[in-house]
Amino acid sequence: LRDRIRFKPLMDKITDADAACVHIQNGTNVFISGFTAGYPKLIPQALVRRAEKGERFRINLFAGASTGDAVDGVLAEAGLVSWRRPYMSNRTMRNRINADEIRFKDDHLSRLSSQVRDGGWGRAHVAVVEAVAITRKGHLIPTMSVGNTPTYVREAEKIIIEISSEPPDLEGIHDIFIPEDPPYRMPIPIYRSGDRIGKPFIEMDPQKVTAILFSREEDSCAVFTEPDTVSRRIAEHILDFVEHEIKRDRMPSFLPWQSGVGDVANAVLSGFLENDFFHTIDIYSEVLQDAVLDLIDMGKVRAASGSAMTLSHKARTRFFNELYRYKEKIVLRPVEISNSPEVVRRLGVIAINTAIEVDIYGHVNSTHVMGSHLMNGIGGSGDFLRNGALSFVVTPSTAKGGKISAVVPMVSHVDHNEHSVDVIVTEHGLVDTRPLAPRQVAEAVIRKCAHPDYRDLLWDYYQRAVRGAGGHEPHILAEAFGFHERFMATGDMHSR
Ligand code: 0RQ
Repeated sequence: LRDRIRFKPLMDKITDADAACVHIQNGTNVFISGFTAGYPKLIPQALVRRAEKGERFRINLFAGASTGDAVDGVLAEAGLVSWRRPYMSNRTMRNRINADEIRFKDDHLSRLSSQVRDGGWGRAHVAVVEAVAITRKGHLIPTMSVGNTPTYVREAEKIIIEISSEPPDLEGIHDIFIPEDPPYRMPIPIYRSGDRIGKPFIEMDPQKVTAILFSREEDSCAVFTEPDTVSRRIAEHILDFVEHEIKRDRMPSFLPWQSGVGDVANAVLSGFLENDFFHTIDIYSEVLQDAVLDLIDMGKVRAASGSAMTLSHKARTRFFNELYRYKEKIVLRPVEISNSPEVVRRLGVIAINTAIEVDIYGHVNSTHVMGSHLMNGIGGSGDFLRNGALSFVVTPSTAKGGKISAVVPMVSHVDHNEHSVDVIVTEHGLVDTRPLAPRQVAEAVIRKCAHPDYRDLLWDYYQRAVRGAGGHEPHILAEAFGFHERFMATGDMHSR
């Protein structure tokens, strides 16, 4: 891997992880690359080794979004994290956050880089970044994600680089552009999903590099299950609806698509595979999953833009084998660009994001189970939902084997409100809230989206709220969380 360091003065920075991690001490702010993929793997393990030898220290860990078990999992397990920002999805880390052993602040992903440049996250002591190569001028070629890495590298006082054995041919897939900050902010000149506006590398001051490591460790791969009936039904509802809107001339046929993380999101994009109406689509999203490769293979993608690629093991092999072909279609950008409200609004993105629960008036909880317990974080869902031309919120109508209704009288935590949400979808149906007043939304959501087992309960609540409290969005405050309370008392939202 030595030939990946094309800037020869950096050769003498080659070292091992144990030596490199002396730059990380108790209280160090560590800014890492990584956005579902592309995170450093060696330094976290070295930190854990230090802890195992009895050293007591804790770091503040800032990433692009979620990382693999090799970062969030091992560091949380070893009790080495004091602060974590932003989005994460690791079970151990989640438990520690919910136990208040790790402080976590949930941020809209599009906003982070500029906050770091403002100094809002404190000093950027050390950046630890994964790269496939260092260019002859001393710049970085990232791996499978961009995230906040351009800003972390720019702001960091010290930089540790893990050179990955992933194919150097990734060079050219990235488009790195750091916008100006207020009050000098100029438009971000993206007018089509595939536009390239920056450079294929991350600019770096080589003087700040304190260590370079070689890594043969891979990202942990996503596991996608074949779309189940519920996901398929949700995907069908969405595609039918958009097709209908286009045929009625209520929206143009070429708006780009964003689809969130997870199986449902993957299923929605897979739905295009069997669909004859949509011949070619643009994707302007945050994370590109397996379905994007399938669509490219079918010749259905004009351009796919994102900040990271999260692929299953099989898809990863296919991607690397034919990188030259996929590179023509895929652009990986900093998350402040992939999720930029300005660009999402300009392009008129059709946004699809998954919720934990929705309420009868269309407010959405994406992050906290039973109001209190963090699941993953808001991620980019707010960036896309609030700014998309058409915003879908999708969820299976029930969770935990039917014991939880995902349609509730009032959400137990609010991430997105009724003003940002256009269409609510479950496997049972879809409600376009745009032409409806709140009481009409409630009636339609109960009738079309709620699981049949919960419709009577929801209807009873709503009717009593209308008769009792009245008003624009009737609620019985003493009972608004009755579904949640019942679940917590009995393990089931059904009433007995
Ligand atoms: O719990 O893991 O214990 O089984 O939540 O739910 O059904 O596996 O669905 O993986 O798609 O995740 C909203 C969390 C859905 C995710 C959420 C429980 C359920 C299960 C996971 P278990 P599923 P998914 C950015 C896109 C916010 C960020 C975002 C998410 C676990 O999509 O984090 O949108 N979204 N980013 O049992 C209690 C409920 C529940 C519930 C589900 N009502 N009550 N538990 N669960 N509903 C934009 C991009 O462009 C990428």
